[in-house]
This record gives sequence, C-alpha cells and structure tokens, in this order.
Amino acid sequence: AAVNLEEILTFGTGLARTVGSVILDAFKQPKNIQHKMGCADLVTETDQQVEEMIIKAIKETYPSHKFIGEESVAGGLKCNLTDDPTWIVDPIDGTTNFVHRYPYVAVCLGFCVNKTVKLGIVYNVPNDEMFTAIRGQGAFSNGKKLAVSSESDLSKSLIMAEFGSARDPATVETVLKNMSSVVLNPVHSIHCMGSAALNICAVASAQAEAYYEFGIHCWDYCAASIILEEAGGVTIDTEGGPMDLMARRIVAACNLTIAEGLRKKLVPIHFPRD
Ligand code: LIP
Repeated sequence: AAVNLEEILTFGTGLARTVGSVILDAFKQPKNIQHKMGCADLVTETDQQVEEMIIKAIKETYPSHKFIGEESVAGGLKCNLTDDPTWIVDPIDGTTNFVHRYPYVAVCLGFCVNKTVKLGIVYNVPNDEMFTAIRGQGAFSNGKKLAVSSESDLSKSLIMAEFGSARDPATVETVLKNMSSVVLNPVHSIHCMGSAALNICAVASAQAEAYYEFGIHCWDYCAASIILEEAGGVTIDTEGGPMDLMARRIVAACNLTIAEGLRKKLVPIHFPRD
C-alpha cells in the first residue's frame, strides 16, 4: 500500500500528544527505576508503558508497518531495519532527565521506508514543543518553520554533547578527552541537555551549532535527524560521509564546515552496531 506521509504525520503527532499526557502525569510522581546496561542506563515503568501504547496504536492503524523500539529491543527483540515501512520509537528520550524531573524529555517517532528516514516527530513533553519534519517539506516547531544557525566558525559555536551512559573508565576517559579537545578548539561552550533528540532539535532551531555523540542508538537520533536536515542542517558519520542510522554515532551541525571541523577533533569510541 502507498504511504501517505501527511496522514502519518497527523496520526503520529496525535499519538505523541496522547502518550505525552501519560509522561507528564508520571513526571512529578515517584519513579520505579531499573537499570539496563549499567548504573547510568535507566528505564522506568513509564518508558515501557508508553512504548507499549505507541506500538499498539500503530499496529491498529497501520497493521503492515514494522517497528524498532528502545524498550522492545531491551526486552530481547532484534533491531532489524528492512525496506518495509518501519517506525523507530523512543518512548522517552532523556530518561535520566525524566527520573530527575529535569524538563527535557521527548517522545521520538521516526518513520523509514527503504531504510531512509522519511518523517520525524520529536515531542518535548514538559515544554509542549512539537518538532516535525517530512522529507522535502521543511521542519517545524509547533507549526513554525525552523532554520539552522548561519555560523561557519567553530570557535564561535555552541556545541551540544553528552557523557552518555557508559561508565567503564576507558570510555569515560575518551569522552572527556573529546570534550577537552572540542572546548580547547576553542568553542563558546559545551552544553549537555540530556536528550540526544533534543540536542539535535536545538541545532535545528539555531539555538546551538552542533551536536556529537558516540554510543547513542537509532531511536535516539532517527526522528531528530530528519528535523535537522529539513531545517537546513547536516548529519554526518563521525568517520565522515553520510550519517549511518545503525552505527550508534553522529555529528549533527548547522552546516558541513562546522560538522567537519568538529568531527576532526574527535577520537572515535567504538560500540557494537544496532
Ligand atoms: C539517552 C540519550 C542521552 C544519551 C544517552 C541515551 P534515553 O537516551 O538521549 O542524551 O547521552 O546515551 O541514549 O536512554 O534517555 O532514551
């Protein structure tokens, strides 16, 4: 069946708002926190509940579509992107923020056909900010068209980055080494918002010039990547060339000059592919 992206966007934004109200209700309540891959890799019952709601709703409306979801993969399902229409879902990007009531928490719905991201929805729940993009049609935040920063000097840039969730000393050392070589470039500053998707949306909104991270997963950057591209920005692989959705790493920037300048400062950190 032909895919109608406008119809999917209407459905997806409605779904993001519906689960957003569940997230908002839970946001201020005490949380039942569990750990996944390590002491800093958190999950709550809300992550799991919201992912189930999202998958159930998509299955009812689009029975032929496939999914990759953060909590389903954590539960043992394989991360298998095919040419079929596929939703890549992060029920709560910024789970650490959610746990600490730090108000940058997003529902991420990416939609791929032929392994290409066609549509992205990132809903910042506490701020009620809906980022959307359809390939070729621009990017929007609450309906307002987005355009990236025109800065081309890395030394005048604000960079978004994260500590990530790995806590083995060798990885942490390289994360810090990368932050140090970026800040000494120099750059104006490095900020950590605690959500890969919202970091990328900040670049799409001209609130920052670039973001990079190693160790993220496809659901953390799928939806946001098209929002940035449609706002006029670029997403590249940390080795150069186009972004690889399954490589667990990205440099996202307002333009290629900034992206390449930043990329060259980074020592790669290797994670198994999604
Ligand atoms: C998290 C990110 C965060 C990043 C972590 C993790 P989660 O996603 O968005 O910014 O540093 O590696 O992937 O677990 O909250 O969906």
